[in-house]
Amino acid sequence: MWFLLLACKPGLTPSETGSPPDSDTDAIVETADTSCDAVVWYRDVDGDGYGGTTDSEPLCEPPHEDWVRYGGDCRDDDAEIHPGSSQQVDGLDSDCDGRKDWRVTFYVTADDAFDACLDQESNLLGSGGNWTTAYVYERWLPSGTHTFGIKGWDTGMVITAAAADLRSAAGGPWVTDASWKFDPNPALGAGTRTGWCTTGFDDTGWQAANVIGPVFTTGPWTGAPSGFPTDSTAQWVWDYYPVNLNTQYLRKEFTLP
Ligand SMILES: [Ca+2]
Ligand SMILES: [Ca+2]
Ligand SMILES: [Ca+2]
Repeated sequence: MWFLLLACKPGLTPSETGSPPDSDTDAIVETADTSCDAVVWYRDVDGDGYGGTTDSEPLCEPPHEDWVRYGGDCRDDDAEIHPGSSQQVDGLDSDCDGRKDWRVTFYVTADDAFDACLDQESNLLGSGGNWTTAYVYERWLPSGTHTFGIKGWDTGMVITAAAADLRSAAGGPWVTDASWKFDPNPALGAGTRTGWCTTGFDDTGWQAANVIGPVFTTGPWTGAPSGFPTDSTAQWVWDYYPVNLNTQYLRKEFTLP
């Protein structure tokens, strides 16, 4: 049912609005039947159940069969992309949360052994104990700054060294070099480095990693590790020599667009 509305509040007479009706200028507004509770409907062009960002109206019923109750579709020309989508495409925001998905590959090794963490110390990418080979991990990460950490140790108290190369279509590679930081006091309790594998950790008291040399051409690891990207510019890094700290904590933050 359509009816005429004057430029006034419902139920008020023209005199109560403070101005008389002007038949020439007051708009004639078409509005929905107020006998129901109007809800917002969104036009869904690609048919994925979520409307786009341009067409929406509060109405009792959808104006057309391709209008739906949910909006937020950041790509209304692609049915694979919508809020809640589980699809992951490199460099694409598939679930419309404002963050893209990126596939990141981690190559890491250490002499003698390591645990590798991502964004939380408890979130282990994996562990390894053979410096002649690269340990390879792949993860989908959203836009933003992330933290990669290596806890390395030497079983013979001789040398603890690590090499890593992080790659993605978003940028990088982020390779072990002097921009990585290590904890100069690894013998202190874990409470002194709480959150060390998390973005935003205050590592101003940590020190720049010591570079030993290129990953493939530095002894005693010459030629290793197998499976590491052959074009890698990663360096073997450690805490420092000759002071033997055995266990070392290395961290690196990297940002995906
Ligand atoms: Ca849609
Ligand atoms: Ca869509
Ligand atoms: Ca997303």
